[in-house]
Amino acid sequence: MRRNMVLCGAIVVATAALATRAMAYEAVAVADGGSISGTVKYAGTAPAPAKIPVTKDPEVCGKEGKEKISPDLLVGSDGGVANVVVVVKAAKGKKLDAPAANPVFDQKTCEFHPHVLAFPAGSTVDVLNSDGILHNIHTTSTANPPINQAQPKFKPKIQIKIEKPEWPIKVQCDAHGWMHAYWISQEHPYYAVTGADGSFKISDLPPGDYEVEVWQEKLGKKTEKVTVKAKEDTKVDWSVGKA
Ligand SMILES: [Cu+2]
Repeated sequence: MRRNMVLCGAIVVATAALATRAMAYEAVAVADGGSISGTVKYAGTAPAPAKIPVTKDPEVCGKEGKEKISPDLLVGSDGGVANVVVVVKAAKGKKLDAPAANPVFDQKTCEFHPHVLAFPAGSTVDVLNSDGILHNIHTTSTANPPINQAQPKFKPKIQIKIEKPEWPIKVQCDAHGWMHAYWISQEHPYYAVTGADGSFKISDLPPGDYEVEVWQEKLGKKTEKVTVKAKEDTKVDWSVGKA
């Protein structure tokens, strides 16, 4: 009986390992890649941006009682939504290269910049403290070890390595309750974060049919479908929100 249980356990572990391997991204040469480009817009009339009252460290964060604009939903004048994460569910394609320079994540006027930071898994994030006051980096990651690291004023830079793909990883500062941001750690190069006008582009995809995940922190995640043709750009016009 005991032997059977051990054997059973071994089979479960072996099956899980096999499943993980089957899902792993495969790097191949892409000679005739196509691209996806377009805009993510807000469906319907965008709400006015939320405001955050400054309640601490006014000499750095902004005058006491003065409000900051919340970064959790930023819609441009033509409806484009900023900081939307777009990830192609690609099983194979270009090799994931390490970034030429470490991704930079700054704390400035008690805000995280950028609000959404995407990078290849295995990157080391340079976390800066331009404010010269106490902040801290507190993540609730699950695939990677959670981080809770104070960054006092005498530490202008700390480095945090994110080994595994995981997204979104929420980052908060416990010293300033309104400070939050997201890190997006990816296993392949086919991802983007929309700019202030909601635009994005993802290049060098092997031709084929894809599902694409589109995520906005307040509006949630949805899946779009797209066909990529060899050496062509597929234009898309996606929306997030009510519709
Ligand atoms: Cu802070």
